[in-house]
Amino acid sequence: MLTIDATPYPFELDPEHCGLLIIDMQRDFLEPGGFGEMLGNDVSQLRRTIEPNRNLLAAWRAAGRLVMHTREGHRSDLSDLPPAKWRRGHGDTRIGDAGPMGRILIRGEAGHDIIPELYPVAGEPVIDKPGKGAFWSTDLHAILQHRDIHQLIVTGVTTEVCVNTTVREANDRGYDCLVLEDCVGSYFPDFQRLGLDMISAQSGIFGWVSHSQRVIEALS
Ligand code: C5J
Repeated sequence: MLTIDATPYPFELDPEHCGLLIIDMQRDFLEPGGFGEMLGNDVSQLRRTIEPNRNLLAAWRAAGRLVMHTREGHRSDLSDLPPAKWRRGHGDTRIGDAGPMGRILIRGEAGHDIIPELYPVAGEPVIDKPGKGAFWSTDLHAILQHRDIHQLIVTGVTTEVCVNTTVREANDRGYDCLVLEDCVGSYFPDFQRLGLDMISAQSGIFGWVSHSQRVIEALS
């Protein structure tokens, strides 16, 4: 057991039973010229998470521990896209339309793929999820159960949407979640802060918040 200094209190990390879950580090959300930037978002707010994630990923892989990646997206025929999700928003461009890096949030398109800096290697499960949470309509829970995983280190984007939704889903299923503040990002600085506060509030209502350096140091 490795003790990680965290908010609201230290997290007892059990690497053998812990998976690193990297949420939606996809080109369309992070890259200049992608869909996120096309909507007017400042992608630098997300891009600052790339280097810390890269270092953490290298350390976690070197320790021989489980790494999983998620991607938000849909089938090309949109058959798994709830009409309500398709309708939402007032922009001209919707899920499935042509975007700057292929059809928006469609599996197999360039923009849907994971950024090269954090690209999965053979043996690392990639969870394709149609929703914000990584558990809904996916086999993530089964994968974790089969591997006897009951803790998650959660990183990725965006803090207040897919990271928060996933942590809440995980919490309800009995997983302990450690969220690393430098490895999660939001386009909106206020949401970044509040998204992290909501996780650790009330004595850790959904989990713990810490920094990647603390995990890397504990592993070394
Ligand atoms: C994610 C989103 N990944 N904000 N998606 O957070 O729509």
